[in-house]
Amino acid sequence: MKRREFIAKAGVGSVALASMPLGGGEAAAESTKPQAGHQHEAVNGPLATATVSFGEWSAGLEPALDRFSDLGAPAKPNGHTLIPNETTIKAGGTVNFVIAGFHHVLVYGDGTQPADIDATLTVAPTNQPAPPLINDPANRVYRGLDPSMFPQDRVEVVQFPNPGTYLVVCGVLPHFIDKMWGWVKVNP
Ligand SMILES: [Cu+2]
Repeated sequence: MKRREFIAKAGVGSVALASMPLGGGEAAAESTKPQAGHQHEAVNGPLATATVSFGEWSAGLEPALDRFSDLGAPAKPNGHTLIPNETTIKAGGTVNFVIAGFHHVLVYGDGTQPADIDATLTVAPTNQPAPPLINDPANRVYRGLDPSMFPQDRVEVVQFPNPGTYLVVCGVLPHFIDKMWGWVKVNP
């Protein structure tokens, strides 16, 4: 079968064609991985997406917290929790991690427990001084932005294509030691 006929029968378009391996073991192995950022299926319903607060600023302090000119300022009192601590979506859906303060989103694969994380593996934040960031790649399915490089208060949207119970931790070492973690349950 000619290459053009094969492509027509397989129903693949120019995008898939462009990603076809040109030969060589490494290229062929790459082609079996899911295509990053290429989901086009509609995902709807109440479990399509969820919001998780990743750290928080308190409205109950005395004197009241005032962050008016906080960009680049020393850290203010900040909560180190994920709210809700457990959230549920369905496969293909997203979790919108709304990050408040100096935090680092790390997501680990189905069944990972906090005790499985090797917190002795760390990387220094790009901009010093700042606490070390956990860098244990085993079973890690997502690593967020280096929080020393970007505005602390930000959003990271993470998509979960596969069912399972995922562990989400803060990679800022003292926060992880302080048990800053939660769970994302992904239904089929
Ligand atoms: Cu944190």
